[in-house]
Amino acid sequence: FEFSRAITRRPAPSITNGLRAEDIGTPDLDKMLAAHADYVATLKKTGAEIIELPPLDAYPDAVFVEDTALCLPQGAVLMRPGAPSRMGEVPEMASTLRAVYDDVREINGPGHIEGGDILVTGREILVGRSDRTDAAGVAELSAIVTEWGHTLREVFTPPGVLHFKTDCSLLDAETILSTKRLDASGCFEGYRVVHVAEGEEAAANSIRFNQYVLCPAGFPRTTEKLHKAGYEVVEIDNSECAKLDGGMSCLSLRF
Ligand code: CIR
Repeated sequence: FEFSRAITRRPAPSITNGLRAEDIGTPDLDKMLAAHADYVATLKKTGAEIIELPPLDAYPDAVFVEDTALCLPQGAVLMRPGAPSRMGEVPEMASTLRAVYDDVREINGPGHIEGGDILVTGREILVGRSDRTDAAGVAELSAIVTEWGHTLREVFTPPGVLHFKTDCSLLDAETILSTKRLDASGCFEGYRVVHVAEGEEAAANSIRFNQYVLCPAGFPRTTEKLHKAGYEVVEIDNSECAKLDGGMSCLSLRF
């Protein structure tokens, strides 16, 4: 959760065509741009260097950069998204990662894996199988990160939930913020777990970035819990990204 850099990408007008499991309204670009600017400013306030990439109108979901790669101290791994419309976002991210990392690997397939299904904790890398991430994708990532000295553990994403990290986030090396439904699977045994408040499941997609926990706005019982546990919470409007099943983690690659 201590990072010196992050990569973000500004939303493009095509965001209105972004993927969504359920149509709960069309995202408003201006509102999303304002929230995105607030998000980037918060990351910058921690002193980290933020690499801001330009909008990519050809790829409506390109603002959700997290899904295109996994960034580790040893190197970066380019993902192979399970959503066909998102495949083209990966080569667009590759040159940026090659400029900052000496070692950039890629998932070549046939499997699929998206960054939203990967949680890096203080002791291991958890990867949730989902509609976007399959066994072959996990196995290919596992070979790479094992070579780099990491332990990878495959877990499951609750049915109907887009990504593993839709339902959890890392608060510090040993502490996870999770929905009860995900924690019930037993995947966080041995960790300290803080549950989001009942009915505030969407608050689970938060991020710890240096001194701050960035939380989607509008989940007062969960943010109160985090305050009480000693975390410095910053609330960011997520109303427009939420229409596309996106949250705090999807909007950046952090390393
Ligand atoms: C998608 O369905 O791929 C996008 N609309 C949302 C991606 C959210 N990414 C994430 O949670 N890491």
